[in-house]
Amino acid sequence: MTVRIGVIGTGMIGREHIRRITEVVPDAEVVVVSDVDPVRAEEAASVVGASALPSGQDVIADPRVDAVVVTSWGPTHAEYVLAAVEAGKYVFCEKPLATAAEDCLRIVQAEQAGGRRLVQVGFMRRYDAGYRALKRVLDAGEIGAPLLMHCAHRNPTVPESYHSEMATHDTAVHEIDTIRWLLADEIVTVQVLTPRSTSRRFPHLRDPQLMLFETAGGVRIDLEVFVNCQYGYDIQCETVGETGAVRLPDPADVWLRQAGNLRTGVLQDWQRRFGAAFDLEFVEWAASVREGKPAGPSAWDGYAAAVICDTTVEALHTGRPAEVRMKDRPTFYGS
Ligand code: NAD
Ligand code: ISE
Repeated sequence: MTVRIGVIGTGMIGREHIRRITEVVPDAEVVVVSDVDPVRAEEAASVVGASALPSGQDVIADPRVDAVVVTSWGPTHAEYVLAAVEAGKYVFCEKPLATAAEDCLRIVQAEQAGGRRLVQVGFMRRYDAGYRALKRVLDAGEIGAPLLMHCAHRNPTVPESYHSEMATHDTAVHEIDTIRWLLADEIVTVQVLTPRSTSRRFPHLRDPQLMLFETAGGVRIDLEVFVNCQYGYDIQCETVGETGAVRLPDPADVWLRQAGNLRTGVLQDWQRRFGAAFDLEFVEWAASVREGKPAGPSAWDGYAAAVICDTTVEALHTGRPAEVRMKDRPTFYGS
């Protein structure tokens, strides 16, 4: 069976996912799209022979649509995800699930009321080969009980619209999800330290930021978010356990020996760093829709990430450790 998909939001990542679904994902096709900018929607639709509809709600209601992809601006996600859940349709939502934790909770409650999982959140790092290899080592107990984790998330530059809170909501949110997933543990406290800011940033941005997390199981994590590091897009993650340490591999590239130098490249953007992960994310999501068993990052993961992000922003503003206060995890979402 071919999964027929409707896409809401045909901006940068929406168009990229439309291409991905069309070229990479077996037995899936984009049948309708929508955007508040109708010209943009028409352009995106014409590339793949889909129809452009006037609104996102039309996409959700369209009887040709088996599953919805939400790639509009973050503040619009909650409305569309809720409508898709209420219509009983599978929905893949790019991060964030919603910009307010209460809205994430409404989605969680609506999904539970419907009695089956419909929502997947776009935390694509769970599909990266390196992160998956790292998780296999942790799950197999090869380094014993994890004690510490050191992470870095560096972007070469960011636009002027990027401000201090986005270091959490837009950027660290990826590590917040991967930490929870890798350790199968919950983050319970957060502190944010702000070293001297780089001169190569706009004045309204604290950059870098050092985020310190602690899990319920007592693991301590440090995460450096540095979004104007200039030299490239660089993602680091090392976990130290009782009997060993395991580190995320760098993306493969040649080592060039020449003129007295030994050098290799650093990727410049997240699109190339996680391109294969995005592909696999959509291949697995479409397969799970076909089987009626969504298994990727859930609405609960979207809610948990939103609460931890809010706590991190609170900690940034106070400079003090802050306690994460989230609801108890419903059994509906597993242990
Ligand atoms: P974008 O601005 O390029 O595109 C967003 C599109 O949504 C625009 O075309 C805009 O016109 C449209 N839009 C806005 N409001 C709408 C509405 N109410 N209904 C329909 N369409 C609407 O942004 P983007 O970079 O493509 O980001 C989109 C989403 O993807 C964001 O939530 C962002 O956080 C997420 N994202 C995720 C990753 C990742 O690594 N997983 C990377 C980049 C962006
Ligand atoms: C962007 O929105 C992303 O999601 C990227 O993965 C991240 O690296 C970047 O910092 C964000 O701005």
